[in-house]
Amino acid sequence: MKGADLLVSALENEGVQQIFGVPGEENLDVVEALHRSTIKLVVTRHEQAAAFMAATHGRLTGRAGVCLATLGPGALNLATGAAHALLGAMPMVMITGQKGILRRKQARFQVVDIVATMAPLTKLAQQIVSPATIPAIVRNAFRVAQQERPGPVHLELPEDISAEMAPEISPVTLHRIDLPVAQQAALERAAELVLKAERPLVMLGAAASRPHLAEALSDFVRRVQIPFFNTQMGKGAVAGGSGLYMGTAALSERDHVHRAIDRADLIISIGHDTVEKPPFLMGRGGPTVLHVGYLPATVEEVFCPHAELVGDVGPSLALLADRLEGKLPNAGALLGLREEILARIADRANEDRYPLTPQRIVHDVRQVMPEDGIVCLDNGMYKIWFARNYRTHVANTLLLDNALATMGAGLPSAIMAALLHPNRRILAVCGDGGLMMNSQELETATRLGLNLVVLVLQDNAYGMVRWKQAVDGHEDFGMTFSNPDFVAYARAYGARGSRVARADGLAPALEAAFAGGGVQLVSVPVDYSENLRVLVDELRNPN
Ligand SMILES: Cc1ncc(C[n+]2csc(CCOP(=O)(O)OP(=O)(O)O)c2C)c(N)n1
Ligand SMILES: [Mg+2]
Repeated sequence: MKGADLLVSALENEGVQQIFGVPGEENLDVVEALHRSTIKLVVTRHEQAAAFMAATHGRLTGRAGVCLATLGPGALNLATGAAHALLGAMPMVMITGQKGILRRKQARFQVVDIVATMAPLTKLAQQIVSPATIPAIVRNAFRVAQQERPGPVHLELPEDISAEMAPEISPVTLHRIDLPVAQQAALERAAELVLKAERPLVMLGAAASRPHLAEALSDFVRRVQIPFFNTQMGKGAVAGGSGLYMGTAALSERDHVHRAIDRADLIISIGHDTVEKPPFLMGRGGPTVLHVGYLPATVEEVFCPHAELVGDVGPSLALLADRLEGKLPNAGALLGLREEILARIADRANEDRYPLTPQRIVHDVRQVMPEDGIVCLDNGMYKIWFARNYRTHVANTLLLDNALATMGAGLPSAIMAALLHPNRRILAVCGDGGLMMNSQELETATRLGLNLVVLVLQDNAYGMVRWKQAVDGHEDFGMTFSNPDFVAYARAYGARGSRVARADGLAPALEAAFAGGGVQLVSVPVDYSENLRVLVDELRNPN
């Protein structure tokens, strides 16, 4: 068997079901081995999109998604996806080709040092130099990608190693790994802090959204009855309906939720990852912060916890709750602020203005999405609105990137979500800037026969940068553009398209798109004057 066959059987051993990418001639032995395997090769129209899809697979399942690219230009196109997975802690394995390493018949044609390029963008980047090492290298790659803190791994398989004949070697067997739970002394210290707190709050950060953690988190919150807020990437980690949700910290300060944060004397920060834009700023005189995480905290200028509970988060929290349940008379001290915070956030959600306000868009999207529907955001101004205003009830039902915060990931991540969950409603929400960074994947979506709706918010501008320009007192300059006719554009891909022409037209358009099935694009004009009115003026001058 060839090196490529060993690679593919090692991938099958990992349970890989599909590989996303754009192969080149250096990958052809791998493609041939895939052809004979149980793994589906899903070609994309750009490698960046393949990496976003693989990363989203990792994010939603905890098992590394896999993408494939050729050497040089193809591999370089994976770089943004690698950074997205690294900052977002999403397990992913990237496989790229390379010219032969034993002989160089084409000299340095297309040769770039991809392993060196990937080193700072991955947890591990490695060239494979002999077929015999492939089973162990692949097993190790998946372990490294999937273990805490998860992230991307890069393997380079040169074409001569890929083609080299080797004896059949069995893949390395997998086994379950149970992580250590927090030590007793740490649990006692943590419990003491919570027991003496007068105004405690729980914060759920990015790592709280790891697959399969939702139940343990919901149990913890239910048992201790301390109100909670979340970071953008911690959204949805606790099942809804608890009555303890205080809001999402989409801004770093002065948002309505900060009324509670600023009054808290203890924040139990579960799974906060400082790759996120800070949910609040730690400084002198602020609350005591207890970090609960799989790994010790990362200390930053704006985040330096006073105590830590390190270990497998679910079981460690259960042990902490054993020490707290029924003993916290102050648990609900900040709960009185909840109603007003949520009411202010919901302000103007039904406004009849056309073009639509962001609040109305979020509200109408929530109406047509069932609890388990998944909204995948690209990056733009609307991300802040969705983070603040969109209420989630199920873990990982609002996928956004508050880490690399790259444009272009919305549609590819929705494609992955639709592949994994064909029976749930999947909606990509993109700006007119971000959609056009990977809109070619509309073809991938239609080719795969997915049910998927893409909502494009049209302001004919890089709205978020335009907003920052205004906030910083610069003149409105240079951020506008014109767009294709999005409805015609969708049709050109074999998708269906519609345009929202009145304020109350969005919810019915989305409903019709989901009911119609297939790939559907809905274009809606957005009125971003609310960005300044709410996110600057109202929050600066609260009444
Ligand atoms: C790949 C990439 N390029 C640039 C940026 C900087 N950036 C952040 S938001 C934004 C504008 C997004 O425009 P659009 O997608 O139209 O969304 P809008 O803010 O207009 O709703 C830009 C350029 C980025 N985050 N990612
Ligand atoms: Mg825009």
